[in-house]
Amino acid sequence: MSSPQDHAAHHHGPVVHGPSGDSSTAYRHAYDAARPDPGRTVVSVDLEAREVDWAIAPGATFRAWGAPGSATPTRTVDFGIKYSLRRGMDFVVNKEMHHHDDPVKVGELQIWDVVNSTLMDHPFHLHGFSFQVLAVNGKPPAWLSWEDVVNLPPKSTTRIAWMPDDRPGSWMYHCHILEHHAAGMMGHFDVVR
Ligand SMILES: [Cu+2]
Repeated sequence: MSSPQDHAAHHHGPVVHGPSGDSSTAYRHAYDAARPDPGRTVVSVDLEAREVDWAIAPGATFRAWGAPGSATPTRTVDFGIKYSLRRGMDFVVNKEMHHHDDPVKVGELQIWDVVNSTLMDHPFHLHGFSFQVLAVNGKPPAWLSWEDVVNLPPKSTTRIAWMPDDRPGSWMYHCHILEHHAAGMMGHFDVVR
């Protein structure tokens, strides 16, 4: 039986998880599938500095989202732990196991501050959408890249940007340490039109 928290029970989209023989091909297909509608092929944000055109896949050019300077986060996602008399330790997001997060709207740029309040690492994984890391503890990364996992170092804030394209439904993010995920360190949210 699968519970609603089960990884496999969730709409996972075309993004592949682990390295496999044809993972780069699968990724390219996923990026192609996630391309915005014509007329929205370039996503630009009011950001200072680095605006570079960045080829993701042959024939597809996106503009990278650039430095974190003037970006305003649209939400904070806080990975933490809570002590529980019954279970010992709960792994929580915004103080809640299996957090129900607010919906996001198709076509509305998401800038999330993903906080790790704990003293251990948590690899943050977003299902079905790729994001760029804008900053870790306020510092821009050395390069921009599309990711679906980023490690959150202990006591850190990682600012990411991503665009919900037109795939409404129920999606999730979670810690990719499966014991943490199973112990509640995940969030559900809807993508709505
Ligand atoms: Cu974790």
